[in-house]
Amino acid sequence: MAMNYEGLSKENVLRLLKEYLKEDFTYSSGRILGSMCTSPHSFAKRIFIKTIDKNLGDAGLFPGTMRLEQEAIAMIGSLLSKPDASGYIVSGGTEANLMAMWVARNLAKKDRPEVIVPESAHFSFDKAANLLGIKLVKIGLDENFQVKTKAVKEAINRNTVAIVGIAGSTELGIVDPISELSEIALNNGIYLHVDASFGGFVLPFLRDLGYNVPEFDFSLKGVCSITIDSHKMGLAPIPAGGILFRDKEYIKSVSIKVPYLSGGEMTQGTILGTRSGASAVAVWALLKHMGREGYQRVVKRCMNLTNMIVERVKKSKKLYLITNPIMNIVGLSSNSLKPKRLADGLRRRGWAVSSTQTHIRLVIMPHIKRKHIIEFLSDLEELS
Ligand code: 0PR
Repeated sequence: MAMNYEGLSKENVLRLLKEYLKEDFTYSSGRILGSMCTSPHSFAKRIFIKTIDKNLGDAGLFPGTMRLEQEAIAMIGSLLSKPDASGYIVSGGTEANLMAMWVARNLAKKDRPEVIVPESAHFSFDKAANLLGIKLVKIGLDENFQVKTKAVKEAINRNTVAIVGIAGSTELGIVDPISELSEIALNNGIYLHVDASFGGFVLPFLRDLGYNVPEFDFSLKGVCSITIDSHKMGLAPIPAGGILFRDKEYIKSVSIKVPYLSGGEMTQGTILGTRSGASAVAVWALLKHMGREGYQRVVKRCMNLTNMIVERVKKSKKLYLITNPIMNIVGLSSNSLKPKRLADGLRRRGWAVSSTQTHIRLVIMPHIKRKHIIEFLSDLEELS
């Protein structure tokens, strides 16, 4: 489509826009049941719009915004047992994982760098490996869908620059045995990155609520960096991911001095140059506004709804759980229908779920209400 010479009126543009956007699913319909994103908190949306012109790529012009980013990182750090962690609010889990792999590769300075990841790792590690010239060594999972730590140990060689553990896997919300990985990493002097992209804003609150949550964060001495995304269970507007490092020295391995900026000389440790200050400010505002207690309530609601699904599936003769959910991610399958067929059937009834080779995945995000679950379960039973 060619660009028009004369501009259209705002009304005309809005009318056209409405046509396109009505094709989209909406969170408020409750029909998005397989996404890790959700409708952002209304307060965060307001703050985001208010600060949309802030550019952390020239932080010297926006020292207040920079301070807010640092405070946001400190608050997230305190959730992860390290209030003095360093890091950035980035565009999402993909960028955060890429940054961690970049840092680990540069710190280790190996000719043929290798990174050991669980088979359950998100595809962002494949992208990172490809971009950074790293060989990914994928390790199988045990019967609990956790990485086999013995195999991790055996896969270490002189080219290994990092080990990755997942705290909330994409397909099932599984947490790897991070404390064992931490021991292995310490014993071999290898960098350990934890991908808590989804679980980071769930696990600390589950622990507060009395769930038995294994250690997965900086309390384990081997953990060097953590991915934790505000645009998932943190309720922030997209884009808002987080990358936190144990030691700010690590960031120097990827930093570049930029002398000419109008805000004055600065050192950039991020992949992006110009980057959203609004994301960082919205994350800061939400953390302040929600408090630990606010997030606990959100997680509790999501878990209650998750349990409604679990109870129903356990009673069903046709459906079964892949594993007992640890967080608000459910993997389930049917005895009679392949996951893809089941997902397609649900789609025809207006439900958007994800499907893998072995199961359909439901993510019970904060936009899901009890009435949606009731409707969904009835459609699911009919179909399976
Ligand atoms: N690490 C883990 C464990 C993830 O699950 C994801 C995203 C990432 C990293 C990458 O994060 P970004 O997507 O923020 O870069 N996993 C979701 C998934 O694949 C992403 C997603 C979100 C997919 C919303 C669909 C959707 O509607 O399921």
